Amino acid sequence: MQTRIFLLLFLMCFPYLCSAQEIIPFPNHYEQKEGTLNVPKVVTISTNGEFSSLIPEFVKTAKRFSIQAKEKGENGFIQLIWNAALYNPEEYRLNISSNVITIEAGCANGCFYGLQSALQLISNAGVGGSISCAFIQDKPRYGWRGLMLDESRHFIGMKEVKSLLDMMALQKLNRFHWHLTDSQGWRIEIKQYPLLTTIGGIGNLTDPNAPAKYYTQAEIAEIVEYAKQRFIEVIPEIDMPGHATSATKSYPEFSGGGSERLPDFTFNPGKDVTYTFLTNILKEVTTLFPSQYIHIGGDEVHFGNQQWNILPDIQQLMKTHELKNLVEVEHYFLNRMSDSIKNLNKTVIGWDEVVNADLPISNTIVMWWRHEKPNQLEKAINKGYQVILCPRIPLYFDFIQHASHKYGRKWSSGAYAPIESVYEFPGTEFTSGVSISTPLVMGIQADLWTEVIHTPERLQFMIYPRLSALSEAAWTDDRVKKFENFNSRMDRMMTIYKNFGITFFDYRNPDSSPEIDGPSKKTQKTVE
Ligand code: TNX
Repeated sequence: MQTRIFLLLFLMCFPYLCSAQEIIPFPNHYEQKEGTLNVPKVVTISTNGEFSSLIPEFVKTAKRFSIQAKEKGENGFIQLIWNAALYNPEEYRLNISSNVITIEAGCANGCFYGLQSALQLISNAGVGGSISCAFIQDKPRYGWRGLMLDESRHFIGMKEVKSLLDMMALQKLNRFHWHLTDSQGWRIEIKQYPLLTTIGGIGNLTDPNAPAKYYTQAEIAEIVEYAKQRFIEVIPEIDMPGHATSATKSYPEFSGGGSERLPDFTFNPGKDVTYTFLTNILKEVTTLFPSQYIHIGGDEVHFGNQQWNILPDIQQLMKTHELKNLVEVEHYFLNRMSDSIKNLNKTVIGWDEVVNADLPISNTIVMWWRHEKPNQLEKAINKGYQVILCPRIPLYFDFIQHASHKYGRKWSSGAYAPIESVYEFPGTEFTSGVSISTPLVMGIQADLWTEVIHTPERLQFMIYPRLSALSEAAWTDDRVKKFENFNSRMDRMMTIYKNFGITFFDYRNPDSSPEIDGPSKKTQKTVE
């Protein structure tokens, strides 16, 4: 008891000293300086003009961290300064002296990131606490720092998506890839084809009869705007030609059938009207998402295209275009859709299967997901495609993060995705044939599939704290990255999680951090 009182008195006499070393993701250049800066009761913020639009959002966000912030005409506690010399749009300089924090950037993105660093420091120190003086010059390792969320298998909803975007922004992640359609549910309103949501939105992986759940176009616009204010680009995915059951049950005339296990899994590549239907859908999608990119999936078509062998339209297509097998049919389909997307002035993103379809290099980006097929990545890079790395191991967050966990996925070898391996990604080599530093790698992304995730709480448990490790893997250069150091900074980040009411896996105390049950009691395994 006595020691506790002493400790308390000690803490009261020496308020917490916070160092810039506590930022996640860790800054790429950091110099400790003499002296400290005290955090005032009201954090004032000023700008010489250029960045004034960032201030209202900062004031609001600060409030969520229990920090009272206020705009001030000049000489704020935080001063935002435009500096044209910082030409990487995401770069910033942050200087902490004994009476002021200055943030310099050449672009709003960089200034925003400087503010996220400042926010972490101020909230970690707390009012009355102090921050040690330092100089930071920071910019990301990768331009693409992404997270994908599948809302088809289980619909999660706007509130959780916004909270996810908040946590992404705080940790400088900048791409939200939204998997809005798959066999279990179509989640985006398309005005021209209302049945996609009224019928296709019904059900989820746990309950095929669950009432329709989807985002209206107004809700999509709200999320896109919310993300934009946080410098996050939202990339929609409309999966084709497979993973399409929710659409083909709404409009059976476009179904290319399926297999016994996966009926009506595909669109019909043998009918012209299918291309019109899908292009019309994508037209509406492009009006909602300002992103340059549209993701069209293209994965796992062989899971359910067996009926292509017997459908007359497809047999005819094969004859007319001299397509020798179903893989060539698939490639024909992808090329045709890629043309449509080019006409919409957008760039295609596809899963790594699309590498074999020889889509135009200049208008296609490949997401490498099959970690067991490094040659597919090698092939993509050797052909000259830009790539985003999201290999299942270790970047699929539906895979478990601790050996004791039962409800997530595991690879057939038993491999899973603990926080350490997320943090260490991409390491020093993907495959002997590809240099880790090729400029064709745009960045990295974690993917959250939701077959084994059905509630916001479970979603959070699977995302956190791996999201923090992802952010540092994507932002911080190998030369400054160290897991032990990250580990100690995670104390503060976990306090932020707690203050935000986020459920997370306390990887350092697994016994006191029980797994949140998945939708099904049986352990999920991926077999291919
Ligand atoms: C593979 S990744 C899929 C998804 C599943 C995921 C589960 C990809 C392109 N396809 O449809 O949800 O595995 O881990």
